[in-house]
Amino acid sequence: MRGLAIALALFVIVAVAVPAAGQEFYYEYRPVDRPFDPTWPSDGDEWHQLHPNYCIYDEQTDHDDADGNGYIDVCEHIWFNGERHHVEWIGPTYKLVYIGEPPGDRPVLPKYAEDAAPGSRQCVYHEVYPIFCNEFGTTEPIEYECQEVWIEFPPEDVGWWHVEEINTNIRTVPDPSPVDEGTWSRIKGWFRRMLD
Ligand SMILES: [Ca+2]
Repeated sequence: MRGLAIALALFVIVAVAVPAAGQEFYYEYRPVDRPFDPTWPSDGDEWHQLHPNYCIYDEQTDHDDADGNGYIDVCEHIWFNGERHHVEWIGPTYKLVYIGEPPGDRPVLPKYAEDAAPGSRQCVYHEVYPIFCNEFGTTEPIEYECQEVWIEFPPEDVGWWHVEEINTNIRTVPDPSPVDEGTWSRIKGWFRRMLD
């Protein structure tokens, strides 16, 4: 019963917290079998949305690899179901599952996390799901799948966790009002004609 009560409490927190989280969206790349790979997927592939609508699948309908290097970079754009999004962040997402004892004493829910500040705070992570924006710390960096890590804070998460998956994750903000090059070209042409 206690496990059920905690699970219900978490879902209530998610339900309250998500609408207040603003305009940011998180996506995890599918299929899950693809290891962390920051190169651009093909248009037509699907992304798994982690936030704000957990477990919704969105189709990548277009993308712009602005620097032409084949990798997803900050400030490039991706179109989900025809809507343009600005890429704010890209990095790994870790799916963790609690493996502590006693079993059933707490909800065994996937815990998606991303580096809060890669490089400078290697053992502090930003939880994406189920408690958005929660920070937790591990005793050693998360580095590979099937790794077992000890979470030392917050108190409710203390224990051993199993790294189930490491996937590509991007944070995007909808950016639906692009000024396309054709528009800029028309504006520049208008000024050139004014100056001639
Ligand atoms: Ca690029």
